[in-house]
Amino acid sequence: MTVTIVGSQLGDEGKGGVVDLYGDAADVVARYQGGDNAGHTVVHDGTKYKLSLVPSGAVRGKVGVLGNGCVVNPETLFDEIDTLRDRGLEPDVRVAERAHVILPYHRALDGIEEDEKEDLAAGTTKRGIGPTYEDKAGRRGVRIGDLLDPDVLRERLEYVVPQKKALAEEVFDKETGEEFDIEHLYETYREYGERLAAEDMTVDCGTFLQERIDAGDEVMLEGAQGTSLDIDHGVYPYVTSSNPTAGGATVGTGLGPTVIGDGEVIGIVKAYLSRVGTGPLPTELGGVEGQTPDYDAEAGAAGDEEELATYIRDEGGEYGTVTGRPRRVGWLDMPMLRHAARANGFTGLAVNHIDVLAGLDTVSVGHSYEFDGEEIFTMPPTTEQWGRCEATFKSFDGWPEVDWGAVADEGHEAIPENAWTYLKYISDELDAPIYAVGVGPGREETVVVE
Ligand code: 2SA
Ligand code: MG
Repeated sequence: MTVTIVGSQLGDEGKGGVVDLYGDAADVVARYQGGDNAGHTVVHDGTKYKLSLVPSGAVRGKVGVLGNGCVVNPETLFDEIDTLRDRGLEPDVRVAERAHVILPYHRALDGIEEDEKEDLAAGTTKRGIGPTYEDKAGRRGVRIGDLLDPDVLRERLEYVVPQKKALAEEVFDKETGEEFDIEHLYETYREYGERLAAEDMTVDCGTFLQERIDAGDEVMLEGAQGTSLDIDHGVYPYVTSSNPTAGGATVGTGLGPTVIGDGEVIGIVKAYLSRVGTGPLPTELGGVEGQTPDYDAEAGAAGDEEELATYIRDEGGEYGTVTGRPRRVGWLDMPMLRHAARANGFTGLAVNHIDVLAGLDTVSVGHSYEFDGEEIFTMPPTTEQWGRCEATFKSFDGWPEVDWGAVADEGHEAIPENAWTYLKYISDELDAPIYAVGVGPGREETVVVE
């Protein structure tokens, strides 16, 4: 059986707590898309581990797999594995031979393009994610399996590196260094290949996972980012370059859709909205300079909405893990969630961070949009259309600040009644049961709903 965990909004929905909860029963935890743009913090036996690539299950003695749909930076991979080893763990990490490799020129080009694009920039994590997927689709990528075969590696690099160098120098007028040097790249990446082989880390992902399933193992498929960051179903072009949606779990691992569909697909919902990066956001409260389009900082700072946004941002710790930049925040966007529920076929939901909203008099949600004079209930297909949508809000009575630690101990029946009204609304609108509710950041603070 499989359990697929998918972000239903814009990433940072608190997938980690739910991954932990369901990961307990899993024997294998696999990622199916993205790369080291997926920061997660895992707390295990009182120790905090910060990971951005290795599946969190690897901290807990599970087999962690990076599927063929992932883009893998070997430097990050080995850094994370070595850090875990230094702390006394023995992570078992496997990497799909079909996964694509992030090379130093990808990171360099990610930075260059973001600087050039200005208003069109997605506000990427600058990890080289987009440029690596570009090369994958352009059939000029280097795959993990190629690192194990020096002749193939050299051949690939000799084909692609001059193109990348010309792009940086001639198109973007930038100086290039060793990140565009074939010999340097060949030596460094051949060594990574030797280490992958020496530690027997590479797998034919689909075969590996199917054999485990056939042997009766539980496999968890861990999505990174979220549905509205999906390159097909998200708010293009302000998206990541992979498919976080559940369909990505099949393409990105080599397991068939019927195998994934036979299991659970759990949508992770944050009880409000947060976003890093640019693009429209109809339910946004206040705004953040440099991220909110046409943001007027002076007018904004004086407003009530701004105060509420600051409150939620601080309560929820909505600051980027890497850069510390404030995240944009807003009310829950139901059209976005209806779109996610359909695109992913959620069998159940986990709603996180209801503790963050505690103590507010009123909690609002964007129930529908007004779009060109009409009421609509799901996201329109283009981001320009989405930018024209005005949210129509629905209000709920707030719930009190309670001892959330005690709620976590006592279980879902201790969740305040008004919070249940809110949760039930979400469940009814999305036609999916609530499986779990997050009442705090830790794994013990995710309450299972029987
Ligand atoms: P990129 O670097 O090419 O993927 O950036 C493209 C856009 O995608 C956004 N992006 C993210 N937004 C929120 N969270 C992200 N990762 C989470 C984290 C992990 C998660 O905590 O780091 O939730 O799984 C993430 N990754 C990419 C980015 O801001 C650009 O808008
Ligand atoms: Mg995060």
